[in-house]
Amino acid sequence: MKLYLVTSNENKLKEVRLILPAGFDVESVETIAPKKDIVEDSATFFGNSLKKIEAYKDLGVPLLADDSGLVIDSLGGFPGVNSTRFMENSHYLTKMQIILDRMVNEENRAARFVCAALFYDPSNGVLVGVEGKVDGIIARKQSGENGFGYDPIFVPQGYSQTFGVLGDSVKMELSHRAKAFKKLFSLVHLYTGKK
Ligand code: ITT
Repeated sequence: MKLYLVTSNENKLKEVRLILPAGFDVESVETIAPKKDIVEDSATFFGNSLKKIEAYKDLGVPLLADDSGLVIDSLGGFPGVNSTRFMENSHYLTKMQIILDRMVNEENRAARFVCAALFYDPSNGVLVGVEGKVDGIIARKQSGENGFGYDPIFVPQGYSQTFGVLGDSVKMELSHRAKAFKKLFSLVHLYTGKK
């Protein structure tokens, strides 16, 4: 089954492909339609994920969407749904440094990555949604060059290094995206088998 992920983020596409079960194939929706400027101004990850689906549902192809972000407890959930838009034109090295500076005297380092993933079936309008989370802490400094976004400052629970150091194999075991899409693909599998 061919699915189209509504994303401009190559790293997300790569991560989703790494956990793709047999029988599924995923491409970016931008391989069959022009990129759209989606205003991701919802207060929730699911709200923004739904905006991504709505932007392309007229194409009449099965769609996937992922809205995700880093939620830091001591910063009141920041950057959260604004993970991309926070200092949008700055490099992630700068964005991460600003977060580390804001937390320099903060003992509570608790944080989590959250991913709201959706599947949309154009034949009947069915929408399936799941959320994946990974708890962890914000490191004291940036480290590692694997992954993308805020990976160099996030240390998942049970580890002492960041996703930036740990790389894809660990991320594919326990990341917010891996958990969400594993769940989503198993539901889509069940659903398409019963259609
Ligand atoms: P699309 O909307 O085109 O899918 P995007 O990167 O803008 O791409 P989001 O709107 O979902 O995606 O914002 C997610 C942001 O949250 C992302 O750009 C990173 O800053 C951060 N983020 C999400 N998942 C992450 C991960 O696995 N590792 C590091 N940072 C992540």
